[in-house]
Amino acid sequence: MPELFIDGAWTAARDGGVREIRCPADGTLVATVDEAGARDVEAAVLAARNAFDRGPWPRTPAAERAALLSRVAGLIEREKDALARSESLDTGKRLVESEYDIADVVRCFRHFAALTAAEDGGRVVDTGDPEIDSRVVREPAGVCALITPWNYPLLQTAWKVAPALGAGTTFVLKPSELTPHTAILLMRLLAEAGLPAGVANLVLGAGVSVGAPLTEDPRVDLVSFTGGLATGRRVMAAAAPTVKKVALELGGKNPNIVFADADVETAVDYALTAVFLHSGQVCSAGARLLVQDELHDRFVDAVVAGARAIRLGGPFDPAARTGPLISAAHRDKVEAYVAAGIAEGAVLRCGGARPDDPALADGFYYPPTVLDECTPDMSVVEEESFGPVLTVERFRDEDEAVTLANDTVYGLAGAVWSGDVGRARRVASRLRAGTVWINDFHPYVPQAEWGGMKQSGIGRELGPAGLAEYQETKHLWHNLAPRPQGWFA
Ligand code: TXE
Repeated sequence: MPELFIDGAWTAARDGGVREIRCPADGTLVATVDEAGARDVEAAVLAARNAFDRGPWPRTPAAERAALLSRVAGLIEREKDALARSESLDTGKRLVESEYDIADVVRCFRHFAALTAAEDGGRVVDTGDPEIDSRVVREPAGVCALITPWNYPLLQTAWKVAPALGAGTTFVLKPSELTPHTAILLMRLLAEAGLPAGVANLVLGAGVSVGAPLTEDPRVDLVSFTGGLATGRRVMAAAAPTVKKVALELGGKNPNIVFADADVETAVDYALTAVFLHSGQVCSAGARLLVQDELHDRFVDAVVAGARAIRLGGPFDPAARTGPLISAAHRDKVEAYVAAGIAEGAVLRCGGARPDDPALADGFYYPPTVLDECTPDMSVVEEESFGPVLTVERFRDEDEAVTLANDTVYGLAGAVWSGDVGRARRVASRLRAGTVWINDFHPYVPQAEWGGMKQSGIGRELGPAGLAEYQETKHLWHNLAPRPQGWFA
């Protein structure tokens, strides 16, 4: 069965393009999928445009759109095992992590179903004139290009697809070329749930040949992109000539601040998951550990011991605690950051070299790595390595902790650990980040907005704002008793 989904039909790439998808854990061939070309992108945009301008979906009552989202949530739940397995084969992540992700996908669809069901007819504006009916209504934002990454393939897709459908937009989805399978399965479920043809379109392929044309196309009204900062800048520039709405989620370099009065055992435990979960391939990873001077030695020793004990392995290895990196190129990049950090004066405390276990030789593994005595000007501290690399910096007091934490172009997330409630709240309020955890790391709920300040992005996903991203407001002014004004009489 072909894998491009355009105007309600599964089609092969018109120019015959294909791509092999290999599991990063051992290089085995997962499948060969169709690779879209310019003509496929053109057809997909046209289908989405027609469905928006002439199709029923944007004019379907919100209650019916909400019901469809609920049906999709149910279908995803039905297919959760196949989806989790597919996600693990594409990404190499542990099956249990994929299972969590798919459960989150279901919650995301339910959240947007509930929000959509609660949509009202807009806000009545009191003009003071009983003969004027003035109201502000929300309408779907048009044709959307949804471009998603490879670290949480279906979850990041759900954060865009669910609100896009709830709002009544139509879209072309382009998942990462490395991890297309759960997007393919999702399209099948959308069709099964009864979504009209042309509303959801799927094109597979590389960023430059398939993603870029979507960001430039004048028939596309909105681009929602999750990925790297450099690509995000390109997306924004490509969207500028046609002044598209852009929503960007571009990762982070997130501080995890630990004061000496924190519950140390718990903070060590969380510092490990903060950065090493999914081998650091998480936009909100706590990759910069900031520790108060007097706690530094004890804390870092404990983190290093914990990091050394993390076992690497493939998705279906029950003893593994984290998996491989997504690609050889990505591992090269992570290695280069570690080498640069050491050259700039960081002290390597653990990791820092590819594992020599022959069982891991065919995968893109890299061990949990801790770099101590780091300074803010090091490239490994400033830039997102997106790998299992923790940098450690020391601070003396609250002011220095806040200064170091905010000394980044990013502003996605951060955490504060302290037994002093006042101090924790003070520091949290001074962090320039879209999400701040106190005595915790990583949790999120679909009811709360997610997104970044500064160069971590534009706009918010999830929460009520996540639906509003896909809506335009319109002021409707209705004169109930029109008569000549006589202005020029
Ligand atoms: O991401 P890209 P890459 C960060 C992380 C990582 C770096 C590079 O630091 O090391 O980005 O990863 C599509 N026009 N994040 O190269 O290129 C691409 O095909 C339109 C953080 O894999 O940003 C894919 O679908 N689209 C991040 C998507 O953009 C383009 C998650 C993301 O790929 C395009 C992933 C173009 N010109 C990486 N070029 C997060 N925020 O969580 C590429 N794409």
